[in-house]
Amino acid sequence: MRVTALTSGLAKTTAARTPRRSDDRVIIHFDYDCFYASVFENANPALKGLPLGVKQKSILATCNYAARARGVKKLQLISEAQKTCPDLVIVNGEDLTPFRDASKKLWTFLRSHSWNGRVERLGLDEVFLDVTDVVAYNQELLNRNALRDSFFQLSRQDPERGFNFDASSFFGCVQPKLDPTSVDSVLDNPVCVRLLLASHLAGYLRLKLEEDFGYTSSGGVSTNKVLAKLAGSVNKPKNQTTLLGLYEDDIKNFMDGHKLRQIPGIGSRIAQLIQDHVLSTKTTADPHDLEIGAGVTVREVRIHPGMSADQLERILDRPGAERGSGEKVWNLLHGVDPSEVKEASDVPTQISIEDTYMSKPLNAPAEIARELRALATSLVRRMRVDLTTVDEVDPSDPASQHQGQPQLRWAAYPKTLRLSTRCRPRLTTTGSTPTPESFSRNSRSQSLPSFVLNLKDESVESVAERLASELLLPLFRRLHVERQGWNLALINICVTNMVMVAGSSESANGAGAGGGRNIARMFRTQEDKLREWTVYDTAPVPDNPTSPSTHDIKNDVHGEEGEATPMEDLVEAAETAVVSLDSDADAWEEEDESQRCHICGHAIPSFALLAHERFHSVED
Ligand code: DGT
Ligand code: MG
Repeated sequence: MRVTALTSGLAKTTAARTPRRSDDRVIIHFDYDCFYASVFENANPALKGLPLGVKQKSILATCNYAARARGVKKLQLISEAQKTCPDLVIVNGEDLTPFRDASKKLWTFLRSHSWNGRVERLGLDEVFLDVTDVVAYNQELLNRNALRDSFFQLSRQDPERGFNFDASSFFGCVQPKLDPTSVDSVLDNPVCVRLLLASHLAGYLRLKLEEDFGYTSSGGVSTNKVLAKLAGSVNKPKNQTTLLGLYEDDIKNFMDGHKLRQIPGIGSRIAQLIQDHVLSTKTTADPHDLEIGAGVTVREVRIHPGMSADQLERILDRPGAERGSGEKVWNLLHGVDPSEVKEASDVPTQISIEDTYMSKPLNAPAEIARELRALATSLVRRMRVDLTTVDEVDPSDPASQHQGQPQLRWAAYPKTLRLSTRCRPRLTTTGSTPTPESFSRNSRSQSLPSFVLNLKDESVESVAERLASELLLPLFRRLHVERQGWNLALINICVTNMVMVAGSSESANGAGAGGGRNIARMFRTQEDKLREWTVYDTAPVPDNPTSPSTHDIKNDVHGEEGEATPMEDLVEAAETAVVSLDSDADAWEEEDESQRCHICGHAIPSFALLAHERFHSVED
């Protein structure tokens, strides 16, 4: 075998077709193991070791590995899971607050190890870390004569902050498996040395996540996001994989082994269009390939006659399709992904809370009023957590001393409030196929009044009450002029258009001591880099004794109308899982699109399609 420089990634003969991969960066991907289940286990260690499932509606959002060993699966119907494992312990995971809080805590820890601030969350339980600079620094420090006694420096300023490691081998697994005689080739290859160093950093951080916070995770190390994420899936749980491109075909072979649908950034709609093309133009039909759901592999697409970036562009050319999709997909098939790990921010660009009512659409004014109040309570509570900061007491500032104790204040505030609703499509039957009549989302915005920002005299509940009655209800009436019968399947309230606030001591005295340090930290992240944190909320509202939880509200409202169907539960539970969507994610954006189910005609978000398809198979 011939060793090549990783940076080329090319065979000369296929240079015209094969995209060029850049291996300048070093990326680590973390995926916490059975995340929701781990949150419950950490809160109640007696659950550890028992088969545990986390329920949302009538499905298991996830289950721990003890349950998986007994045959229980993620997204399984609870009734099925209980048949498979009668002593399965089931806990209710419809309140997302504990998962959100754990996610933020772990992300904050990982972020504290970044030098360049490139730390990106994907959903609640995945994090990308761009460690290019940390690793480059440690590469300089490496002593080839004492590899076994290496020290990884975690801080430029403090040479003692770090950990000892053995640089003569990788931490965790390596893909493809490394022939012991190749170790020297690794050390001669700068890209591989960087990946080796990153494998030790990933191992150290994963160990800290486990020892200090109680969360095991799976890790992937490579030179871009798509490769790091796929590498992380190779050895799960509680393990990690470093993906090397030591030999010319390593990355190609790695990618080839995946189904098209497994590649992050290639959503189900794109995969379906490509698969349809490949199968319809196959010269030697193999009936096995044509099995519904078998799914084509990356290799089958890559070597398909005439396949290229241009060909993919033509295949994907549909109304509304993004230009350049062909090239993007062609790149991904070759493990090429230039998308950056986004910079972390303390402040979201918007906060959005929503709930869905797929099984029992809302129709009566009283239902709407209660839902708006419940959502407003969640929103105000979320704003007070995510958009505020505590001013330190500045000993040199008499005003600050005079107040005596740390003051909560807004680090940023939103200027705009938006209400969006979606009505459930009415199915009409054309022949034997039901087709939805309409499925649109309507929105109205207005400026946010100042009483919402009153931290001193107003409780969360009183602000939420006013927000619901003085703003949201009038907005709702503008959106829906009919008096009732809206068949509402979704309500979303969102605050956006953030304005950053300078600190009190800083705005009064100029940059300086005390609160100024907080503000300086806050301003390191520019407004244009802020991320959207969307929270799909089914959280109870425990602080208001007179108001039932949002989940309870749904039960109250729907109680008389009969049970939800399994499909509605599956779709709704899958939708509930989507937290923290990143609106401007480039390579990953396809995951967030809605698609129509070709069996029943419902518009289903991509992430929910798996659960939805399961419903149809259960029905069959
Ligand atoms: P893993 O990574 O295979 O060890 O297991 P998890 O449970 O960490 O699964 P993952 O990483 O796919 O998703 C993280 C959490 O997000 C998971 O604990 C439950 C939730 N989740 C993921 N997909 C869905 C879904 O389709 N529906 C619902 N309701 N929740 C989901
Ligand atoms: Mg996970």
